[in-house]
Amino acid sequence: MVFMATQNPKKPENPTAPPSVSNDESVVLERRAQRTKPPQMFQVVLLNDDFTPMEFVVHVIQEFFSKDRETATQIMLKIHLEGKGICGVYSRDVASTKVDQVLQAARSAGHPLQCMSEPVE
Ligand code: TYC
Repeated sequence: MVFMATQNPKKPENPTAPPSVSNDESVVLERRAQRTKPPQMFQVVLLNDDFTPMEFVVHVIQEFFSKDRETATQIMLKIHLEGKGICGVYSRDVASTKVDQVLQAARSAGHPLQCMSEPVE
């Protein structure tokens, strides 16, 4: 005989019990509410200026953000036309390191290129 369900299945509630050992020694792991939220991520942004050569910006995007030449050129042109552009999204520390690397490379080459990181909403 076939029985049809008359209600939609209910979502199981989150029990809070720790793992328990039953009589036959098997360990029972029960579902718990997830407490950790994913970490805040940061986007690294380059800003346009009138002096940094396009070729240098393309090089920086390839070098520090692991983009191929075509992608790097597209990002550079977007920054050039729109004023700013996202080069990558990283954890807080990695984003901060990328900013430092870009600024160091720009200063060493004598260019005023600006780079910053900001939290992703
Ligand atoms: N606007 C620059 C130029 O015309 C090129 C440029 C692009 C500079 C992107 C900075 O983040 C930048 N030479």
